Amino acid sequence: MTRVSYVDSDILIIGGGMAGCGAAWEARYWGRNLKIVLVEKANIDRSGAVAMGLSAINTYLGLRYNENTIEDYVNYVKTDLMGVIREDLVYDYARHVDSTVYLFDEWGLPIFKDENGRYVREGRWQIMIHGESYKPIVAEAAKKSASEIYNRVMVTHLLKDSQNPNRVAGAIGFNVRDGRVYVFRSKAVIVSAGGGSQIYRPRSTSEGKGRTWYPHWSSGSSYGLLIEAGAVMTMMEARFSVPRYKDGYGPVGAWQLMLKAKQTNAYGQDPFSLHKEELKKLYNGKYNYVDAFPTPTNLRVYSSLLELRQGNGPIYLHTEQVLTEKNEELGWEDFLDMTITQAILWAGQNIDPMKSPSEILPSEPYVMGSHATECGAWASGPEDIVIKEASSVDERGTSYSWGYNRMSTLDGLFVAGDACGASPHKFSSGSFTEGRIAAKSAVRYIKEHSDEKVSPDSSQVEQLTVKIFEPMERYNKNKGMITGGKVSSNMMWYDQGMARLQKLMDEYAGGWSSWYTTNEHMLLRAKELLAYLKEDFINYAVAEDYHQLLRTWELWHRILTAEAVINHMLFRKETRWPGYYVRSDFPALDDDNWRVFVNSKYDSKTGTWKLWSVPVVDLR
Ligand code: SFD
Ligand code: AMP
Repeated sequence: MTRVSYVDSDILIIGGGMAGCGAAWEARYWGRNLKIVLVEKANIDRSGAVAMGLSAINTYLGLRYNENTIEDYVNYVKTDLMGVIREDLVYDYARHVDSTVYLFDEWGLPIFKDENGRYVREGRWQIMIHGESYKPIVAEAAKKSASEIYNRVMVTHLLKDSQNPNRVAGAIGFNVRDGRVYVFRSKAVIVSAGGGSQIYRPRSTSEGKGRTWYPHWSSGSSYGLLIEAGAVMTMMEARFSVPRYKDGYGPVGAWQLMLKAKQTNAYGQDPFSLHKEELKKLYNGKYNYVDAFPTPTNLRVYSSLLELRQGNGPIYLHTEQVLTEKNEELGWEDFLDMTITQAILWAGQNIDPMKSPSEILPSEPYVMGSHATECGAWASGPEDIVIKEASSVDERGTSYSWGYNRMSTLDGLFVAGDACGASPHKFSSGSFTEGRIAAKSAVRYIKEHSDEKVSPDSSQVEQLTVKIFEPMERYNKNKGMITGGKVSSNMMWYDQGMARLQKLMDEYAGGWSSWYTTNEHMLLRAKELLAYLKEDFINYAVAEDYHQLLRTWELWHRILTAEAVINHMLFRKETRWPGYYVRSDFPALDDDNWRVFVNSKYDSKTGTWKLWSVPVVDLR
């Protein structure tokens, strides 16, 4: 017998990572008397991408000291994404991000400061922190702000209003420890459930299997939830790969920007200089992307890939040229703050970074919206920067604004952090800031809709309450038919599904084993294999316990995310970010026809997708 709890709120926040904590804090500021509920599948003290800590805040402009202008920042982000960003969204978080950093400072986050009390820069936009406890510090603010926090509850689906199918009225999920179902009924919902790793096969194998840069608990839930509810998505093709220290996935930013470590091929040559002229022929576009400074992330990745493919690897980062006894600690702290495994790996492999260089390698692709890329929901822009206003609900998918900042194309549903598309380079501080922006807007939304009656469709709630537990029911019914171990012709465990998903995405949709290269034929094959996997999930997914049930629904969110990625990659007929993926049938960047957003909408009743493009509008 399923136990069900009903929770009512004014604002429901799904995912208590950086954006979710920012949303809780800001919602309380503007909505003193509101009931704010936060639901998190782990525990917000140590959940999300920042769980292990971070060693830098990657977005801080320093406007107070005239260190930068917002315009310069927007231009930097635009070039890094090869000309395709929503300038209204980026401008909006950029103008507020410094205030978030000052809050973190006030709450006790240890930020490196120089003798004048100014933040120590890692790079032009980044500052250094002693960030092992970054997440608990930020979570404390959310805990003080939210009316109730439901830790260990995984949200599986969004709920629609009983009267208006374009209106979100809550969410449903289950407690991963005791199986209780939670039906959250809310006037406004903010999705901030992070990005997606493990959709592509990771490079790690054997006992290291599953080790990735973006954490394996980033399950693509933001995308899965939004896609299934019918929200318009954008830029899902821009799934990206980052240069990372080989096998440990240690980030390179502090090493390259602050310590100025150089990257070379095995023969001491700089990969980008070697390939610059060749890249210009295909990827310079109308805006000289190849000449830009700093070089766009994907072009840096691509030049090292070209060197690897030509047999000139490994690619080294020369730590030994920059680490001295004076700054040795800084190097180790970079990893002990945020990627402890990298430090352990160095120790295990007898690597002394003061004496020898270390290998770096482009990672498997990740689907996310807060780092050097921009997958996510298509959202309404800030109220004071209106580029093209929608005059009807149907026009939202081709417009930039419909009244409420960061509201998705569905009424009452807001997005932030990795969930918000076309708004890249937020990182931790920008994601928290975007959560704040979304929450302020959600408060205004419910105040302006105070006479609206919303309640989730009861038949949807009933159906989902059964559906959530189907994998466990199926296991109990069929467990007598297991041949051995997990071998059964009518059961699919989450890890079997994950293996199939990762293999097909890797081999056909531009993963590392195919040198991030794909074409229409390969993508169509990926689509076909994914359709079989989806069918098998629906008919055969099994879970023996609540933990497996969590992993099973994470797989579902990953499958929907992958479906969006494949469809978007098929739609964009050019190669815009060659280090992220190359469409070998359209190998060049094409600014004349493809400097556009690719948007999509999924119909969960028919299982079909609609895709279209929206022109990029520059603010200046
Ligand atoms: O150097 C559900 N990031 C860095 N940002 C920085 O500012 N500085 C750095 O130094 C950074 N580096 C870095 C970073 C990330 C990682 C993993 C490493 C190094 C090793 C990026 C930021 O961390 C990232 O941009 C933000 O955290 C994104 O914020 P947000 O809120 O969009 O995602 P989240 O923090 O992961 O939180 C998501 C939450 O949702 C929960 N969740 N809850 C309920 N139901 C579901 N179905 C759910 N699905 C997910 C999650 O548990 C989580 O709490 S560097 O490499 O760039
Ligand atoms: P990373 O540690 O690689 O995630 O990078 C942290 C920050 O530094 C991000 O803002 C990156 O875009 C930026 N970054 C990393 N490497 C470089 C580089 N070689 N040139 C310019 N920016 C970089």
